[in-house]
Amino acid sequence: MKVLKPLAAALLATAAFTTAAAACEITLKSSDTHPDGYPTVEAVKHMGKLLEERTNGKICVEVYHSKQLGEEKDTIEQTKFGVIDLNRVSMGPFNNLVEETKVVSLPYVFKGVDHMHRVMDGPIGEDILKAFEPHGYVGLAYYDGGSRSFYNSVKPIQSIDDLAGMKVRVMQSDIFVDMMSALGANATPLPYGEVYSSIQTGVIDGAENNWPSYESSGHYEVAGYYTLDEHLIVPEVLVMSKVTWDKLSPEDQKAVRQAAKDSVPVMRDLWQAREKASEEKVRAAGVEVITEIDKEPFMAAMDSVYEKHVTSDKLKDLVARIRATD
Ligand code: GTR
Repeated sequence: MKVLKPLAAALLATAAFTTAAAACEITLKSSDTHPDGYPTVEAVKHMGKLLEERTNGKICVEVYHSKQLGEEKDTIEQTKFGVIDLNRVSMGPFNNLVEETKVVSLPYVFKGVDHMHRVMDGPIGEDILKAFEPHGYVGLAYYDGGSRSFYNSVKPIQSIDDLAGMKVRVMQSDIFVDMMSALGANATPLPYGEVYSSIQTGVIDGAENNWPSYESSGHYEVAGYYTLDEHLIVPEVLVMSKVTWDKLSPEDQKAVRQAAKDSVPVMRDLWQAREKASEEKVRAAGVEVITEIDKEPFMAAMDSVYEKHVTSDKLKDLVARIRATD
């Protein structure tokens, strides 16, 4: 038996590694607005790992984090055309495309994060996932987006009155614009990546998001008042382009679906840990957190948003089913 010299052995090892990487017959390009290490980014990486193992290296996933492929609205469009294969986004920017996603973007529609999980893990969640398909996307799984609350650079918001006339960035969906009007504020729909500089330059007074986004985006550095009114619990979704999906064999489609589902518990653990870590980090940085807030007036102000957006029987039924879920 021939014994290889160390250098030759090392070269062979490199070659074997390269061959293994190149052996991926299909490499799925996945987009995320968040930075490396963020729970959603890590969850999709985990899904890729599972997929690679289970298909013996045939299908791999490459995650392009930190909005390398663009802002969410643009990447959603590119995903439709198969330029991007997988996309992890909030359901918010899907509102104007897939009507059913509106119901989970309604303020205070969920009683809390646990309620959201029960709804999305059950038949209502399944129905909404299926609703993506006629629009060119295959809904694969839901991830966490926590509760979203207001932050700003001007003053602590203690009640709705403090929001009057404030310029607040929202995600690009009509529901959120109307939500802000109902609260007496001025909504400014903007891509996520423009929020930091817009607060810094005073174009807007603030925005709204969950702990991990507030922290990882650095928004807390320029908007140091955070009010835990928790007006939105918008789940996040992982979708695949229907163009890509249709190119996969039924067996591979099954593997993709399963790997996505199996990444959810991992995501939830990562999310819980990150929520705590982010909260600690922004509190340590001196952010003023307003926890004593009466949510009732905020909830009561939302009637007009429901009246305007929950008009079709389909949406009325979904809202009623969500409310009837314990
Ligand atoms: C984050 C969410 C992103 C994006 C962002 C935003 O919480 O994870 O997908 O929607 O909010 O406000 O645009």
